[in-house]
Amino acid sequence: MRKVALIFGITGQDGSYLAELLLDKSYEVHGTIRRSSSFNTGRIDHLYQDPHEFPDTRLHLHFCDVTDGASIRNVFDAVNPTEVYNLAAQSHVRVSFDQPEYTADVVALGAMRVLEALRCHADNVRYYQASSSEMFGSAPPPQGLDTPFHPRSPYACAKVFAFHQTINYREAYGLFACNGILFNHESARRGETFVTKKITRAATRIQLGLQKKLFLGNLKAKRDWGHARDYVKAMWMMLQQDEPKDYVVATGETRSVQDFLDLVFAKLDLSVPEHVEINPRYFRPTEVAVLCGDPSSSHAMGWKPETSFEQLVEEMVNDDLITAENEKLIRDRRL
Ligand code: NAP
Ligand code: F7E
Repeated sequence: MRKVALIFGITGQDGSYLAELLLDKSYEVHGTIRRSSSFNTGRIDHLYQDPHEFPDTRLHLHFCDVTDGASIRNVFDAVNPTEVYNLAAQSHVRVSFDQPEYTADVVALGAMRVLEALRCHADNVRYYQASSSEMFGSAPPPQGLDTPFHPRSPYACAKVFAFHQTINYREAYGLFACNGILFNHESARRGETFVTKKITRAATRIQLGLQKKLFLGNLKAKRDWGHARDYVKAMWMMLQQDEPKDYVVATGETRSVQDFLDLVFAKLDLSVPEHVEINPRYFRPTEVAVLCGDPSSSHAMGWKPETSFEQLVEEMVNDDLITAENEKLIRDRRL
């Protein structure tokens, strides 16, 4: 059977882990990248082989933007995929308050453009929509498939739109389309402005004398944090089931930003009061106080997280220590 995957958003945290997983499973993998004046392929450089040198490479990249319907249709025509993963997003919740229209264009309409291209330009394709626990917003925990949404940001509202479009395309046209409602998942590849990476990056730099202070927002918020490597397995599993359905992917445990901060600083023997300050700049106009998922739907298909919270933190700290050491070496050589 042909196994050809198309990943919108392959250059992101999840896209890079998913590409690794699918290449490992002998898929031909196609990913979309955006034109940028600086390189934006750092997370997949270790997977990419220049087709001039390696004509048998199974990873192919295509320029495409989900705000541009023609570019989506062109990729479908060129690739003829069997599985499509829509991970493309302006995924930063705080930024979505600054750029609400753009966020809606990418996250909400972008998903609909991909679904419409899939309906018109492809046959027998399975579709994964990257839905988010942010859709639950202020709904009390534990949040599961039956919990009503109460989105609290332009990003979350846009994800709710995409969630319902995915179900409507499934019901209206019989598409094999699934929503994965994923709770927060992190890794050493997490974008540097998300709170976990911001903390591990700053703490390791503080330890090596590269910076003195870390400025944060709301430390009371609680999140259900898992590892991205585990969560992309759930994405793939959803598309291997007999029937298209929606799933919640979470650990079922929740911790505050303060807990994460304390653990990282304790590991590095650093004092939180000495180095951490609150800057209201990082508060959100509306906050999501507590997320804690009910993962029974994904357990039922055989998925379980493999990485513990402590292992996740350990991996992120160790990776950032190496980055900070390299940064220090370069700085010392310049002096
Ligand atoms: P990420 O690191 O921010 O990656 C987002 C990807 O989307 C990147 O490849 C980015 O390209 C691409 N992208 C952004 N705007 C685009 C556009 N206009 N057209 C095409 N591609 C575009 O996000 P992630 O953490 O991997 O998350 C993957 C998906 O899951 C996202 O949809 C996110 O909203 C959703 N999600 C994430 C979490 C989480 O905790 N990580 C939880 C639930 C849901 P560039 O590299 O060029 O910016
Ligand atoms: O914030 C608080 C902040 O930006 C987590 C995205 O992947 O997961 C992510 O969204 C919490 C919030 O992630 C800072 O107020 C405190 O309560 O790391 P975050 P997020 O907003 O939960 C969901 C599931 C997604 O779908 C999204 O795409 O941490 N916080 N101080 C801070 N957050 C940031 N970024 N920076 C701070 O200084």
